[in-house]
Amino acid sequence: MKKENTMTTFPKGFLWGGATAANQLEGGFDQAGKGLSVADAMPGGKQRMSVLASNDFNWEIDDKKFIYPNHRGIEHYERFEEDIKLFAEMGFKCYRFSIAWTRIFPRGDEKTPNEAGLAFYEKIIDTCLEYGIEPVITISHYEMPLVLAKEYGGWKNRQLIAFYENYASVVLNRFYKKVKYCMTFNEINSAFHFPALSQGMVKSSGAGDFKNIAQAWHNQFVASAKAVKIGHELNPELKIGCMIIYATTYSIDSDPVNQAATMVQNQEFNYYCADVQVRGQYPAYTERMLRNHGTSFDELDITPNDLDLLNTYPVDYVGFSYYMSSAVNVTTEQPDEIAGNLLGGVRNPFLKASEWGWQIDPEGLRIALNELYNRYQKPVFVVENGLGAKDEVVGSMIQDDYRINYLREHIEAMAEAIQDGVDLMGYTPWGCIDLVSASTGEMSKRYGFIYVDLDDDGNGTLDRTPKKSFYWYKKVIESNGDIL
Ligand code: BGP
Repeated sequence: MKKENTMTTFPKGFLWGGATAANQLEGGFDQAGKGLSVADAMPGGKQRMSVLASNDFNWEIDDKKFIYPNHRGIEHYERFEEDIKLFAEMGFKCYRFSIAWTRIFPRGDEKTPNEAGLAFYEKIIDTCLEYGIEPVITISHYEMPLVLAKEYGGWKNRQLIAFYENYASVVLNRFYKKVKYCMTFNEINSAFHFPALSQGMVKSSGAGDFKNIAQAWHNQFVASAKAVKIGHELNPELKIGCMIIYATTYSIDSDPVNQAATMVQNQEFNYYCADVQVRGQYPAYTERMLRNHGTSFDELDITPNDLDLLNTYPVDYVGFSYYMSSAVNVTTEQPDEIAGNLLGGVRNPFLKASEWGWQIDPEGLRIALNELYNRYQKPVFVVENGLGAKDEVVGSMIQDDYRINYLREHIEAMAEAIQDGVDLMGYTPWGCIDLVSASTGEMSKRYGFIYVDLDDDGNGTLDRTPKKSFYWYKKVIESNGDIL
């Protein structure tokens, strides 16, 4: 689907950039007063995915022991200036990164923040601003303090609302004059399948029980609304978004039974969290969804004041990650299953998949953008997208045409959606510099425009080298999406 017409589609001021998360690139996991996060307690490498899938492990971690590669990341903690300079060379208009909660509140339940942590992020923000790059902050990206998971039982505990409120308030008060965009929780709906990273809940703290997941979500929704309140009181122009995983979901065929199952999966996985965060109220299908999973709205601890907060402080925009689409088939006994970004599904015969089995579907991004924009009528922001691949170093430059093709097709799909009338704010492809993979805990699943010389066992010079996609993306940004 090569774009024929070269008319400018992307609006002036479109936020081209890239995205990362603290726990996946910073390293310095115990530096300058930082506490341990749930991500620090995750095993690196092969065990990571099975641990995530089972939710069955304990949070014990020997804090003297270095786990490769996640405790080291790519040493961005020391090298952020060099990295941001490279982003500036590509012409980034914005850079999405997360603040590690544990650099600011090492345990999570303190009243007073750790100044060294705030100072670190201030340097990152200032460096971005020097290059004319808008910082886009994820307040919480799979890296809540381990103490809140272990001692408080994770997000199902209402006390976390106040801890998050204090944390968000400290961050927003410190940075609201320099930052225009943030989002409250990364991929909040991922807890549907994997509550460990996003809600700090493992089996022993009740992750297997959907009532706990729903309660944890509710507490997060209230915490998110409080962050919106704080942010807007500081600056009504500050844009605070939600952030969900969106996987466009098709029925495998036109059988109404599969269509209905697809509708339900969409409600439960793609929309539930955003419906509350964007519309400010629980959707009509809430009770049925909770009953499907063995609980009910009455069983949750929800106060009238909570519902007021949700209603008064909805988010300003809809941020989402989009990597793949999924299909539903409930009429076949053993449909052919596929893997995916924390959500699997059924194989779609029309699509190819990445090496990790994620089904590549640019057309699905156009659909996602239309669905989200028309459902909520609020600006949308693609804050993650990209192809995880094993890059082969041959000669002096990595020839990652496969990545360029993936991104080009997704940008074309965004252009189509804009022509459909969608108000799209920006595009921040995931892992703009190679970093540690969230699901595999490995370095070798790479997304970056910039290659980082580091392998899964911690060997390598950590040198940064632009890939072919680096120069390609630079042109895309320069031409505001006209040259793909
Ligand atoms: C998203 C997360 C990111 C990132 C990305 C890629 O779910 O928000 O943190 O890791 O997935 O996933 P992976 O590294 O597992 O390929």
